Amino acid sequence: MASMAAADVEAMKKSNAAGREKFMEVYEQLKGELLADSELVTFTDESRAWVEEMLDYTVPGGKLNRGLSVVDSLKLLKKEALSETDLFNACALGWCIEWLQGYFLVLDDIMDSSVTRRGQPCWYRVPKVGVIAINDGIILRTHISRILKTHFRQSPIYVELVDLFNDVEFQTASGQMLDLITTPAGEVDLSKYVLPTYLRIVKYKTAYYSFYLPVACAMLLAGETNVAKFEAAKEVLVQMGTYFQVQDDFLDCYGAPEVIGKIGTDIEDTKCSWLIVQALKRANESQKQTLKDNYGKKDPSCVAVVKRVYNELELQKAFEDYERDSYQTLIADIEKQDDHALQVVLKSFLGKIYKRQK
Ligand code: DMA
Ligand code: MG
Ligand code: MG
Ligand code: MG
Repeated sequence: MASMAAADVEAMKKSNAAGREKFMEVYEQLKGELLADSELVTFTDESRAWVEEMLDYTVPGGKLNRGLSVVDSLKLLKKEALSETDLFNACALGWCIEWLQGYFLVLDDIMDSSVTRRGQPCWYRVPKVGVIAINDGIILRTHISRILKTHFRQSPIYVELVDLFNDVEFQTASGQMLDLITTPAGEVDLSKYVLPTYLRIVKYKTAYYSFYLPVACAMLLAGETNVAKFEAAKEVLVQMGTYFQVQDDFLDCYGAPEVIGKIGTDIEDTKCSWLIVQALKRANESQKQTLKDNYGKKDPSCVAVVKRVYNELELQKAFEDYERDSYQTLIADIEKQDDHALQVVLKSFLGKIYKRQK
């Protein structure tokens, strides 16, 4: 990247902005279709207004990395300019992933007692919403099937797509379960917080839906049918997803809320976070006792004590080392892939998240 001419950088920015604009147009279209659904049209204006407000609040406000990467990946895999239909299909599947993410986040914020998301109160914290957010999460989930049916019912890849989304939803919900049952309310058993447990949680709760799913969608759109290629891509993408969740855990403690759009809650929630796993690995007996006494407490002074121990153990430095090593390992693994186009897809995905601040 360092060698790119200023004009190339400008051209790339312009094309990214155009891509984002097109992507947002497709959001408006999909939303319009859902609101004009033959079932929903018999409902009241008030109910349609609720769905519209809920969608605008919970679906398009993120970084859109996952959704946009379906489009970017398809462009790279096709090696030719995309037809209008290809572009639309990639955007529609990209939005299905953003819908899936919106659905999981609405429920995740309730379960994690989070306060803000994407720079605004979590949906369940909006006064008129509260526990209705649970059903709104389910509504978001059902929209995915409806979008797939409207736009892919006649396509030869329909069954593959439905299967893929079902599998990934199962994996993600299972990961959320692992995340939640590792930290039952009121119990602090730090002996469970070891790396293999951590790696299993994050592979399931984050890596499949955030990394494998967008690339698998693009591969299906590009007409790929070779199962071995999906498996090879999955292996690298799950590693990349793990690295991404380590960043998320790091930013939960060390990120600026105004930049990441959310206030961290992992220490209060007794989460099996990368930071606590690393802290316990490095701590002496007295530091371990301090962590045990203060981890998982809502009290801000306890949270501050945990952060002080993290600093004593130089976890920021540990993270920087991890980040550099992961990047190098990932690049090496990507270069082992047989398919050159897939290498470019994977490198471009990695480039988007390396050293991210949000
Ligand atoms: C989130 O993990 C995983 C899913 C499936 C939403 P998290 O609770 O660490 O995410 P966040 O930090 O965004 O709340
Ligand atoms: Mg959360
Ligand atoms: Mg969570
Ligand atoms: Mg987090």
